[in-house]
Amino acid sequence: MNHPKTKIVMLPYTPGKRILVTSDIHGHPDHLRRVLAMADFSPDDHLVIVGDIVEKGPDSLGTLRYVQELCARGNATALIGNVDAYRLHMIDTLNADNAEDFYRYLCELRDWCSSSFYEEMARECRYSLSSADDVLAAKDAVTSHFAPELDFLATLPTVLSLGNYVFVHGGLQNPTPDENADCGLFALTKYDDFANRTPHTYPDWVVVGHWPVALYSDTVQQFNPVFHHGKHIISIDGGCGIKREGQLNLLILPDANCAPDEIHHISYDPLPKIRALDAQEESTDSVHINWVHNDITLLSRGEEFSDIEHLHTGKRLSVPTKYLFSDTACRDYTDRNLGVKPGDTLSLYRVTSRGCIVKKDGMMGWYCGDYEMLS
Ligand SMILES: [Mn+2]
Repeated sequence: MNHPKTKIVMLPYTPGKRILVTSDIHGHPDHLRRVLAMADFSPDDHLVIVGDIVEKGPDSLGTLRYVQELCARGNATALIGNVDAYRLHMIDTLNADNAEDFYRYLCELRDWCSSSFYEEMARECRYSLSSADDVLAAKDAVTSHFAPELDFLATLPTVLSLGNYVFVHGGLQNPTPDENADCGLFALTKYDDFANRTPHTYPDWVVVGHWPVALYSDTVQQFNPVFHHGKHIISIDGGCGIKREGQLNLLILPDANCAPDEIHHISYDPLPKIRALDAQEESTDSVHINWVHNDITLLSRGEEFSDIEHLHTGKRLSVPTKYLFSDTACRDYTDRNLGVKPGDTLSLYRVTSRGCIVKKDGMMGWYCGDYEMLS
C-alpha cells in the first residue's frame, strides 16, 4: 500500500465554472448524492471533496467507490482527511501485537454506526470479524482485493489551490499553499480548532472541513458553513456522522475567482420534516453546551428532564435526562427558542413533553407550537 504523503496540487482557473465544495462525508454516500442532486451538479461544474470520506457512517466502501467514480469522470477532486489517512495507517501496520486494539476499535464503530471501513472490506472478501484473530486473518485478502481503492485513497492530494481559494481538510500551517509542502500530512489534515488557533490571515481564502462548525459557538448550536472574515477561512463541516442532528453542507461558488459574499450553500440531513403551524419568538439569550466545554454539575435528576449547571458559562438550565453522559458531562444541547413563523419547514430531532427540539435553516433549538408531519 502507498503511504499517504503531503501533496499540493493546483488546478487551472476556468471562468464561469461553478465550484461545488463538500467535506466530511464519513460513510454517507446518500447524503452526497442528495446534495449534488439539490445543486443540479453537472459535467460543467467542478466538485471538491475536502477529505474524511470514510468511517463513522453506514457505508464507507460505498462512499469511497462513489467518490472514485466522480473523480474518474474528470470534474471532481478529492482531498485526503485525517481519518482517511489514519485508517490506511492502521490497516498497513495491523499485526499480532495491535490486532486486539484494532478489533476493539471496530466494535466501537459497530456500536456507533453499525459498520466500519475495514469490516465492510472484510465482508466482501467473505470474512466475518468476531475476534482479533479474525481481523488479522482478513488482512492479506483485504489489502490485495482492495488495492485499487486503498491506493486511490492513499494518493489523494492534501492541498488544492484553485482560483482565489485553497482547499485542505484541517488547515494551512503557512500562508501560501507551497509553503506547506514540507509540513507533515497530519499537521494539515488534523488542525483542530483551526480558525481560532491559526495566527494568519490567508492571502487566498482557505476552505476547510474537519472541525465541526457547531464547535465554534458557545451560544448557538448551528451547522451551516461559517465565514471567519478576519482570517479568510470558511469552515464547512456540518457534523455529518459525528452529530446525529448534523448535516452535509455543499458550498456553491459561482466561479473560482468569485468574492466570498457571492458564495452560498445548501445542505442535507435525513431528519423527518414538519411544518410549523404557530409563530414563536426567538430567544434573545441562549447557551450552547458543546463537546469542547461539556462539563456540568448535576443539580437534580428527573425522569425526563434534569437540572444542571454548565461550568463553562455558569448558566443553570434544564436538559433532557437522556442528554447526560454522566453526572459531570452533557451531550450537545441548546436552550434556545427558535424564531418560527407559521408554515416554516423544520427538521424534527426530538419530541418531549415541553415541545420539540428541531433544526431550522441549520440552527438547532426548541419549537413549542403545533405542527404537522411532512415526511
Ligand atoms: Mn477530520
